[in-house]
Amino acid sequence: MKTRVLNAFAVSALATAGLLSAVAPASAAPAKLKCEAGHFCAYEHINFGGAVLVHSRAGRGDTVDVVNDRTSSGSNNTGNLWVGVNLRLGIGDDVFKWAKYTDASTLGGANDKIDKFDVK
Ligand SMILES: [Ca+2]
Ligand SMILES: [Ca+2]
Repeated sequence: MKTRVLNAFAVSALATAGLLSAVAPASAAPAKLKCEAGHFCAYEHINFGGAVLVHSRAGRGDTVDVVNDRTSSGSNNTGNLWVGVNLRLGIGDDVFKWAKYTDASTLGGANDKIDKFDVK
């Protein structure tokens, strides 16, 4: 009897593991949530939601324009530093920095302020 109970548990555990592995690819799939390898992505809303405002492979030394005052999160899957810049009165303020291979689901005080990105 004890053996039968253990077997039932083992089958149940296997079934659960199978279910999880079957579900994982689907939940990891939404393109908006993950920026492709080698790209930087900026998003309209927090938590990588809304429109994809930037999807770029720009290299070090480049400047990437973005629609003004919309960026609320971003994902840096590059080996470069990406700096969000707020332009005002002709002066650029570095308001948010993405170190290489980092994500930011919110931008704090830099929310909806970035007007371009400098790649460094
Ligand atoms: Ca926004
Ligand atoms: Ca701005």
